[in-house]
Amino acid sequence: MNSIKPLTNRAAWKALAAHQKKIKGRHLRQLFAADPKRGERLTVEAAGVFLDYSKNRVTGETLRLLLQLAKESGLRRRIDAMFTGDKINLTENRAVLHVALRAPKTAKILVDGKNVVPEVHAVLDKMGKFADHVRGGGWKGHTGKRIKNVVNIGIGGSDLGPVMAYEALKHYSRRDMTFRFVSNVDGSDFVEAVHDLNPAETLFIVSSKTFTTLETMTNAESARAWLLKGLGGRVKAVAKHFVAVSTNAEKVAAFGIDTANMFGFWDWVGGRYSMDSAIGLSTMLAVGPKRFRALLDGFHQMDEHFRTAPFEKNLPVLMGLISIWYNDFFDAQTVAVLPYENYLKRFPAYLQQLTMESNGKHVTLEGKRVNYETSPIYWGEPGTNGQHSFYQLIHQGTRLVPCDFIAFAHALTPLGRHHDILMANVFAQTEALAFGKTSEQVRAEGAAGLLVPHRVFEGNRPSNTILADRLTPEVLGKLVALYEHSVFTQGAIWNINPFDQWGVELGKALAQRIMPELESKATPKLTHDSSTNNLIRRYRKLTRG
Ligand code: G6Q
Repeated sequence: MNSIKPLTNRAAWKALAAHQKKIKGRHLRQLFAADPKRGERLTVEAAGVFLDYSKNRVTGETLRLLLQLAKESGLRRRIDAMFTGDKINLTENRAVLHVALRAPKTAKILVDGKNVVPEVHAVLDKMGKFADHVRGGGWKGHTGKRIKNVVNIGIGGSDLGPVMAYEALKHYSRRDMTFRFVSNVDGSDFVEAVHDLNPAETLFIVSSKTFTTLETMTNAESARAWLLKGLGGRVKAVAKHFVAVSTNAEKVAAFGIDTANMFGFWDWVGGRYSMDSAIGLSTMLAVGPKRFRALLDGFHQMDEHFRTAPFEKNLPVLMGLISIWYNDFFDAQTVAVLPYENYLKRFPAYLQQLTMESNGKHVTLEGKRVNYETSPIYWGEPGTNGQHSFYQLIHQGTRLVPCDFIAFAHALTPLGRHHDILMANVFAQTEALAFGKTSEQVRAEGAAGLLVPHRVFEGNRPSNTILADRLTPEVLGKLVALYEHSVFTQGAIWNINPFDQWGVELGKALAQRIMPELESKATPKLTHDSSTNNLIRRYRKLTRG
């Protein structure tokens, strides 16, 4: 099935390793001085998203070799396999078709010989009707009041996308409705989310692909108890205040939710790739069906770009390759994602799951231990806030931290000079990181002696700048798809499976074993290691006496 050579044996990989030794000492100052048009040349635009990758430590030769690596790694074949519905999630024997969630009605994508696009649109239509009904006040709670509050209960992929999208698109959301998100099994999450809500006006969306996830089911049970208590214990009330997003109709019915109010999706949608499936119901309730469709359209435009553009002009491919360059040849361990748009404050958290749950893998598709690094750690905060905290390390620390700056030409909420000031900071940061400040410059500014080295900025810190017009639903879709496909590109080159997540299983299983040990009346016989045994005993002593 997989005829490509192991990664480190591929010619381009070897050539890149040799090439890195040659150019690692080269400074961005030199690269820019040698090519006055570099800042215009090393840019690419697709679907209204502009990427400036000129401030990266790459030469024409680096790019040529990275593109060759993509070719030798069979990236084109892998892209085609995903888009045509092949079961590329080998360890779960599933197709990977989040791209079908945003395909137009006329598209045809087959899974096991069946076109999945009509089902996708049927669910979208059903979501649209429901959202209009709730937003229009036609859907009433048990006591006849209209719904003013929507609480999404879900975790991981069933939470991070909805939260991020709600925050990102808050500008477009219904301000006379309240949206909350409960994920953590820590009871304070639920208690705080509902403390000021009236149950008679509250709708819970229980979002869970499996409908068995411990955290979500625990929170859903508490939500039901809270609702029934608030509405005088009338069990019938559940039907008016709970809907479900799931693939598991049986479990949904067992919980007491009418399956007529269940919004489905499919096993070929991975949790972290599901914000544009019915998992996005809270997003649709917040911004309305039309804007949700615009979001999907944005995703689709970037999908089409990724699927069809030549690699040298392909945004996700270029971003994925550049990330591999630092991760595997410069030993960079992280990537900072720095949105200069406050509405994107949850975007880095969303990307943490997308990138690290996807590509945090230690074996190849053939099950062999990799002998190279896989996913870097993605992290970040919105600018300019980060500039007054951790940017110090990026500018003057000892680690190489490639950065993605994300910015928009227009503010959604223009206010005096704010946006120009914000944007001046984006451009200033990428400039400062790349070019720094030499000791000569520091001295010329009047510093002397011991102060000089402290005030030197070495520069040569790489960054991408992603620039779009403004943060619309459509642009958000493009941005998320850009990172989804960049992650795909990286996974394809590392020859790993970005679509499973076995790494989260062990902790879950151990928690199931420990729970009765914490809750049992009788002193349990503990057979863990001495640390875990001692912690359990201590907890029992503190809570059970
Ligand atoms: C995502 C993961 C994981 C998943 C959650 C919630 O890719 O699979 O984050 O989304 O564990 O699962 P359920 O939706 O089944 O509750």
